[in-house]
Amino acid sequence: QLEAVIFDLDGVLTDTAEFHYQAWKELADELGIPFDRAYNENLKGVDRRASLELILQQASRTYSETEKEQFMARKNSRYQELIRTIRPEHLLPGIPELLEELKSNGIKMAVASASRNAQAILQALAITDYFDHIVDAGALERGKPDPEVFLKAAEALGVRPKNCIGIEDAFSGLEAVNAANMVSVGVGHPETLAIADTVVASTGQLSWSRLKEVYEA
Ligand code: B16
Ligand code: MG
Repeated sequence: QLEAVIFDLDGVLTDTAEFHYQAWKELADELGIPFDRAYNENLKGVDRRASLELILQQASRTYSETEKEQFMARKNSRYQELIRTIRPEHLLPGIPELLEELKSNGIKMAVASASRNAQAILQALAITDYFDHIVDAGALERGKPDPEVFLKAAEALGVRPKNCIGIEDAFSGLEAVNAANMVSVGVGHPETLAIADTVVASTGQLSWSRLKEVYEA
C-alpha cells in the first residue's frame, strides 16, 4: 500500500536547476573551462563537490584543494543570490494541487534533496509545512545515485521503502530511488529517464490518481 511520497527538490518542486547552471556557468567562464547546458545535464542531482569535479574534468590544468573550496564557496554565494528571487509562484505546474491532494489523503511526504540550500528554498516556496521530514543534505555520507537520501527519508517517516514513491528529474536520482526499492517516477524525457517505473513529461501530469495508478501497476 502506498503510504508516502518522497520528492526531489531541484527540478521537481521548483526549477532551481537553471540557477545552478547559471552559477556554475559564471565560474566556468571565469576559469576558461568549457561548460554548456548539455554537459550540465550530468550535474543534475549531483552534490556540490561532485558537480565541481565534473566541471574540472574539462579543464586543462589541475587545481588545489584550497582552490576547489574557493570555487565551491563562490558558486554557492552566487547561487544564493539567485535563489533569493524564489517565490511561491515558482512552484512547478501542478505541485500546489498535488501537495494538497496527498495531504488530504493522509499520504506522508518528505524531501530528499542533495542541496544544502533545500530548507531556504522550501521556505521561499512556502511549502515547508507539507513535509513530515526534510533530509539534511549536509549529513549524508553518499550522494545520489546512492540510495542513502531516500532511505533516510523513509526511515524518518517510519514507512517501508516499498510503500514509497520517489519522484525525480535526474538520472542519478532515479538510480537512487530504484536502489532504495521504491517505486520511481521520472519527470522529463522518457529516453533519458527510461530506468524509472513511469515517466511523465511535466509535473503538471502528476496527481494523486496518477500516482496511485503507477503504484498499483
Ligand atoms: P547545493 P536535488 C541537487 O538538488 C541539484 O540537482 C544539484 O544540481 C546540486 O548540485 C545539488 O543539489 C547540491 O546543491 O550546492 O545547493 O548544496 O535535485 O537533489 O534536489
Ligand atoms: Mg533534481
